[in-house]
Amino acid sequence: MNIAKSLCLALGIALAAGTVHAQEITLRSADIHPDGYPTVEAVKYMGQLVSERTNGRIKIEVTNNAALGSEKDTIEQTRFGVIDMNRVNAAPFNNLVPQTVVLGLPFLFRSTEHMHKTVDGPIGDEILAAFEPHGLVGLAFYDSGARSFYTTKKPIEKLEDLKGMKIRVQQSDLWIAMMEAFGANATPMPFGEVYSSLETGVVDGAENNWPSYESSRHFEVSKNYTLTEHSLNPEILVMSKVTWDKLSPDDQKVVRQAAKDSVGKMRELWQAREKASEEKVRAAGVNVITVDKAEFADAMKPVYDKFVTDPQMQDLLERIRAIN
Ligand code: BDP
Repeated sequence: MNIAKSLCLALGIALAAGTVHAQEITLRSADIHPDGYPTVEAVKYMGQLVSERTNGRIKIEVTNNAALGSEKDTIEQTRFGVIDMNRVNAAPFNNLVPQTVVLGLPFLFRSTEHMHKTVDGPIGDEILAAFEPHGLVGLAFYDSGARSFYTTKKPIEKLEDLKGMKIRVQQSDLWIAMMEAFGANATPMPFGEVYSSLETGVVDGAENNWPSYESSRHFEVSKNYTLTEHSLNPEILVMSKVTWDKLSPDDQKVVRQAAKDSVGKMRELWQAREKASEEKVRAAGVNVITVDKAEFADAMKPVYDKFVTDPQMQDLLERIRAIN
């Protein structure tokens, strides 16, 4: 071997070793919301933290606006490692990870503070841990405010008004049962199809928090917003177990910690956005209706009877109720 050749070889080996050592990792994270939405911004912030803490070695790239598919589809892709991370509402996880059901139960949380105390404590940790057998690693809970109904033609002023209405729900058996208990006809479909379904009359209404009602522009085609505030179901940030297993234990720690550290930021962003969205849709002339929530809550017994059956769910529910 001549000198030039062996030098090249040595350089090649050194470069290869160097790359292995400082291997850059870009984690691709999915979200259905647009730029500026608190969930998207919170994951970007987490990306900044991860990058700072690994000297730029690990980055997070948020692919938003449902560019990677509906939540149900991206959950599957995340389980198979095609997508590294995913920020999804708890509802589309319900059928896969039964422990998530408890978080969406209607009129369960007495306040945002009650929800925070639940997800920030041991119950939150248990629910996040329940993702692992399903190919996902639960990283953090994000706020999603309170969900309320909105309708295109007839405003909902009392429970009876929901009777026979076609209401879009997320793809979850819990949510289908909830709509039925309210007296409505549940129409499950991905978020991205809701605008046109409202516009063309495929559904009579849907339900969501102020920021989603506003950012999706559903308020343009569905101008009656009824403050039932029936669920404070949070958002959940997960990572693919396939991706997770490729990270070193130190990197796993960095990722987990950065996810936790993004929660406070998310809550700040959320509060501001909730206000701004409410102001925007009110200014656009939306008819905001207040109701006697007790009447709606009283109709929810069949939902609890159907979903809180096994001892684990009963225990979770009791412990959540006992949190002050
Ligand atoms: C929004 C959640 C989003 C859900 C959407 C929906 O942030 O994750 O997909 O509701 O209703 O509030 O589908």
